[in-house]
Amino acid sequence: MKASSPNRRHAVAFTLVELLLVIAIIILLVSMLLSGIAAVRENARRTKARGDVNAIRHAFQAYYLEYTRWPSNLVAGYPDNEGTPGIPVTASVLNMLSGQNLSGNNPRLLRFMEIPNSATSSPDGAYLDPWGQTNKYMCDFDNNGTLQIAGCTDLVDVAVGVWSTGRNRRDATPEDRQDDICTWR
Ligand SMILES: [Ca+2]
Ligand SMILES: [Ca+2]
Repeated sequence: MKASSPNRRHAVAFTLVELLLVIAIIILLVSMLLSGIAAVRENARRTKARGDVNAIRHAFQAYYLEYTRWPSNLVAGYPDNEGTPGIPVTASVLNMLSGQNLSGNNPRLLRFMEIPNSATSSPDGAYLDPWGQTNKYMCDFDNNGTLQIAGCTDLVDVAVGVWSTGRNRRDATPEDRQDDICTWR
């Protein structure tokens, strides 16, 4: 049997190195593509969340201009005072802002907002943010021009704040809140 020449062995080895290099480049490109797609999707979620919370905030502001008070007693168990972790934007809250006289809060049946097309409806009727959590809000119930919300250190001179707890789905601490989508920042 004729033995392979050194040049031929060198050529085969070189080809193998080239093949491994090509595979490594492909793996690198695929990983870059996947991370890019994930980033685009996350940006889309944040854009959607920001649109929803801003729409809800504008509705609350329009409500106040019309009734010169904030809606109360819409969510059981949440007193209308400040310093709580936030009131959930339940389906009842959105339906009231959309023209229903729930708990006597919209006697003129005014439509302050359309329920966002991007809002997702869960089986229990609550409208969720892109990460599957209920948005939250707080109004300046004592009308002193600022808000107090438990765990929130950066909310100051606004009359109403609406937020999504963001990708980490938490807002109990300032660290939790770093990825929140807030109407005041
Ligand atoms: Ca206040
Ligand atoms: Ca968060």
